Amino acid sequence: DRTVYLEDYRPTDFVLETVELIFELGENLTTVGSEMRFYRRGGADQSAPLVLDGDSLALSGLALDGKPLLPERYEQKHDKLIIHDLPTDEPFTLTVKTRIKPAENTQLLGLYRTNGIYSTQCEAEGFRRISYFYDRPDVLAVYTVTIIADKATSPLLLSNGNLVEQKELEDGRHMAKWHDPFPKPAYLFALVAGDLGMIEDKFTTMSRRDVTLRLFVEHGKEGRAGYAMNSLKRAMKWDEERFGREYDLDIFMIVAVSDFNMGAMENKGLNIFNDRLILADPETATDDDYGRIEAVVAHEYFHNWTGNRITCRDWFQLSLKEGLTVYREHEFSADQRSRSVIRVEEVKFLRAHQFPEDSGPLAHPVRPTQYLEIDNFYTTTVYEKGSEVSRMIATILGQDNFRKGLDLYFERHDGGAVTIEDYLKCFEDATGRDLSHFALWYHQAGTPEITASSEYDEKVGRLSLTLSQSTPSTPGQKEKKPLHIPLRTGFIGPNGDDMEPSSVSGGERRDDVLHLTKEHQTFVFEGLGARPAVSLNRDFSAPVKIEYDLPKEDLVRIAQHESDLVARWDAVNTLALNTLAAATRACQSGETIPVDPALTDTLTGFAEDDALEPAFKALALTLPSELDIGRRIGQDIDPDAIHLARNTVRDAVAKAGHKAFSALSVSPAEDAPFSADAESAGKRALRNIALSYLAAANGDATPAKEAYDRATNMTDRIAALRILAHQFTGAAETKAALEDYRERFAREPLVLDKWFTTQATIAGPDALERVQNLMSDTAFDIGNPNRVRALVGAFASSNPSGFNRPDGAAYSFFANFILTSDKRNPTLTARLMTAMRSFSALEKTRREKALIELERIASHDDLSRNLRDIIDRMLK
Ligand code: HT7
Ligand code: ZN
Repeated sequence: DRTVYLEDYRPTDFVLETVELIFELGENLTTVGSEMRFYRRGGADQSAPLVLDGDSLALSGLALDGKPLLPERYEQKHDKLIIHDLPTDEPFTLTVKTRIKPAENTQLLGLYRTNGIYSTQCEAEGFRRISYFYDRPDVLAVYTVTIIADKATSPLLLSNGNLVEQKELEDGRHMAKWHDPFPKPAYLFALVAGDLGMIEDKFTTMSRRDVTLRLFVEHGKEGRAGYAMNSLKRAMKWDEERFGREYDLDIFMIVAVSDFNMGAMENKGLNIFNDRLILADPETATDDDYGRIEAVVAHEYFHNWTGNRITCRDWFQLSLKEGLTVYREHEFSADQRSRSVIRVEEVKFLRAHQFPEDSGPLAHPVRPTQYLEIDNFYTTTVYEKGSEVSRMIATILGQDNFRKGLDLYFERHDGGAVTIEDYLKCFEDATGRDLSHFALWYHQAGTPEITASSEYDEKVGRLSLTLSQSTPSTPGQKEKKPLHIPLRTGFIGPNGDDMEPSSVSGGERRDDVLHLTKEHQTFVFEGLGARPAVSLNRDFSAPVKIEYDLPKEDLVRIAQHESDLVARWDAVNTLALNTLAAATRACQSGETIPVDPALTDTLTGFAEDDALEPAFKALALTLPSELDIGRRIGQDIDPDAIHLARNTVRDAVAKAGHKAFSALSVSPAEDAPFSADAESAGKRALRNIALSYLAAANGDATPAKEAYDRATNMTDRIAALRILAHQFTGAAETKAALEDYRERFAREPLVLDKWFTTQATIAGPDALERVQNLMSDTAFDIGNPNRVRALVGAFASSNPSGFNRPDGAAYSFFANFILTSDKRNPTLTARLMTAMRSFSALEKTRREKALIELERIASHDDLSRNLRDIIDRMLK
């Protein structure tokens, strides 16, 4: 059993001070020389051997202080290199030589070569695929890296830190030497070599130091890198202004590569990105793409302080860097764009991805205590719930105190590898507030559920609000304790204005935050002259589910008048979900499908309200997805019934709001020159949602086809293509638009990903055959994670009626795909597999068919550790 436990954490027996690496790059054979300076840690077992990590390495040399080591002094066992009889008092140098094959590395972990580019991915445990090493985050060393390669094919040789030497060698080769003065763990090491284009800029820091900024992309794509560069400069400025954080090297580089397992990687001074998160121009990128690029460029940059300067002691602390950095990224996006719109998007994401994870077989705490494969813990719980936990600390302490705590964290732990306890202690020490109860959020998995009920005593103007909390059992954690939950709460009077109680008893209330700390708690509010509509969890101040039987008129009042826009959106969303769930039930029992006029009226009201910002209106007008409806129903899910119910409700909304949607669909924004800013994006989003309702109301593909033909940017083009493909699947207009798109972007793999996804998500039983045919398209490449996610990933995770065909054929296809893909790329495959984690919520026939295929996968005894871990937990 290779399970790793938090309680087993021990510091290393040896301290690594410096490492000198020499890479001689060849695609079929690369040699890596590593010279490491160690000394024995005081107090450690003085006879302990040095145990280094390795994975798929060929060892070609081993020397101690320059002398080859005799075979009896070392052993290679279970991927470890174990060296005995090392000096006790004085430091020593160990030289290790390894051979690796970058072109054969399809896992994209370690050093790999694709499309003529050598690049690395070392987080979490990729460095051990390059050389034997202390591959753990609490070993921080100073690196000097020499890269030797053929100059014609690899004119560019990059690593972390500063370039200290560069020269020509014989046989057409050249070398570059880089030195990074900041001690770092191996997971932040990076190397890139190849032939790439570049754009350059500079940033002057708050202490007036000039930093060179370089962004490398495929030749010919330089024109699409400007937005990412601009985002980087805004992020650097923002981090100085908001958190007092200044960049620390003379150069900051970003390289965009096309084969990458995740979004991006924060290697010190040399970030490596999936090119889909760098490249953007109006013709090829949507507004959502622009938003994501801005966010991820900022996220990786922010890691320079939260992750790199202060890193994790061990991988159980992953949320220390990821949760905090996501929170910083969210605050950045909120400051750059519309705060409420950004917050609604975060809430939607959390509910769509983290809540299901937290209520399914893969649930785990923000700070787990054990793992089999750490790659599988880069999850929405560690990232997004982790971010929400930091946000709650800010809500509890207030922004100024949050900043004080974070300042202390940077001061106290700079250069360290620390724990979540160290992080929390800084907030306690800086503010005097006890966070010991709050800390449970890190340790307890599962989404807390709050039941609310209220009573209003008209005679005395008193409102009693009773809140009860519970957290469902999760794997390995049966019993749960009550948490400290900060709930922003508003009282909306009959005229729509906020009401303020004269006093509160039953618990702490500061500003509009109620501090729920017990299992059951009754807050009593005095001085409320009329019965208010109670708006719970404003701004989504806590990541919880709330069961509150609000009268419908209260929900409508909140939807129409709440001063907090997030709560307004949530109220409309609840109205819509109630209607959609009722419609689904009717559909299953063969009754006429009811559509609540309160919903259609409220939505039409939103469509007609000129005071609201367009981006917010677009969000409010978007009906919950079929997956959202399924999650709301929770069990015995029938995706076909949901599909039919949603279309029926959509058509009713479309008909009721026809006039308003017609007005919105001809917004003048279309003719203005393109700008990627949030306001322009909001106008496009609103026009496109209006267009989709009109298409539903009129049942005519022509307007969408015309919109497709006249589109001058990708947002409008793909929106029109989606309407055609999803609402007019077999129509001649749809066929023509799909063919046009395929041809127009024939040489643009990233842009064709949108074409793959649009078709993979067409509802209904034909989806499987469509996906299978698309896999034979020459643009599909099973070796490229973006292609796989765009087609197979989108089909499995975002096409509920198509993927969950009642005959189970799609499960069987998917299982075969998983088994093949696992041989090539386990990290990617294990992530794809999670698309089926909620299979047990399906109705019986589908659930049983899904189970057969999952068990078939599990019965293979040669699965990767990544896939074995996921499938076994799914089936437990
Ligand atoms: N910290 C980075 C995580 C990451 C990663 C993890 C496992 C395998 C491949 C990976 N690529 C990047 C990205 C981030 O969260 O900032
Ligand atoms: Zn991150």
